[in-house]
Amino acid sequence: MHIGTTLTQFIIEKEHQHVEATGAFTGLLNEIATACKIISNGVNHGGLAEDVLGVAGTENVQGEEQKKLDVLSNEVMIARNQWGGHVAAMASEEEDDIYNLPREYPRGKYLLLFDPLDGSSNIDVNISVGTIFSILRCPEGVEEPTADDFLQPGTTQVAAGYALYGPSTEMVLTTGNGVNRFTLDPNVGEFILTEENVTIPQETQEFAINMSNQRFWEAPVKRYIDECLQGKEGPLGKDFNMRWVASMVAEVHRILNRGGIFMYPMDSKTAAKGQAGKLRLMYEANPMSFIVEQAGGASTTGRERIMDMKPEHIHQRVPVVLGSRTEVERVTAYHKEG
Ligand code: AFP
Repeated sequence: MHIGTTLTQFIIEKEHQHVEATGAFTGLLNEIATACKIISNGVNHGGLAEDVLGVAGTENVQGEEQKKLDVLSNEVMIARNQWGGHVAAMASEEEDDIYNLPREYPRGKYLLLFDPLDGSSNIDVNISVGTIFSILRCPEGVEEPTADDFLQPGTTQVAAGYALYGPSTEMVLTTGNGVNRFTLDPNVGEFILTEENVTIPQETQEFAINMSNQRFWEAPVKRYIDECLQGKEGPLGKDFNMRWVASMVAEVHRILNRGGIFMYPMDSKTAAKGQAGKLRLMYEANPMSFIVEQAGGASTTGRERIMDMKPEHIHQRVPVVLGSRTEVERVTAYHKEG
């Protein structure tokens, strides 16, 4: 019998190192973990569960079609996290406005932001999806937060993580002191620590980008991918491999495991829609940047560090270039060269 460290034990032991800790943070992470177990269960049942697959017939604030599991996962995240007195308010990719707690629940000191089911276009085809979350501190003295209270740069995140619903369910977490990885033991129903201090290899020969957008990219990205495709004979002097899952959680997880560069860059297709990129700053880019940087990688828009950006609105979109440090720095340098 293997007696591993559970996620709860891990967080409590870390919290003991801070004399001022009240246990609220442990309580919050416990509720997030419970929500992720419930979502994992729904995702795993797939077509066996009644009325779970397929489209909900609604669109989210981003104008994207919502899957039934998107809507259910959003409800689970809200239901699990609203009652415990740990959060003051929440923001979800699936909600138009921030979510203020019903009157009867006590207010806590954290703001919780999440993408309840990222990569949901993959659900019906049984490919990995995930839940991404970011935790901020609620500004001092604020009882009923407004959207403005959420507009803090990524550098102020207290914690960030994701649950990946793949062949196994994993939780990857950072509280600003490295990245740790937990695997759900389905027999016991607990996340068990399976890797401490995950680090991303600095060098890579693997890139992930939606190649169908090639004609819309800016010159620096065209140049970089062209150089990757030239392989050993080109200026990078090595052959590259390509992956594209269309599920950011799965791409970041692969990069944490074996390195790589992931890009959803600025392109003229999204610019024509008046957007600055495809991925969302607060629900995807900031939490993933925090994890990637804590694992020794880098994350930029191509022009600036993502976590330094001052958010303008909660549903803001940004270009994303993240992963193995050497390649991210190369792409960023190409943007700076113009
Ligand atoms: P969905 O959650 O709507 O499926 O979007 C997933 C995502 O935001 C991100 O996880 C992927 O990396 C990216 O979109 C996939 O984009 P393409 O559809 O252009 O491949």
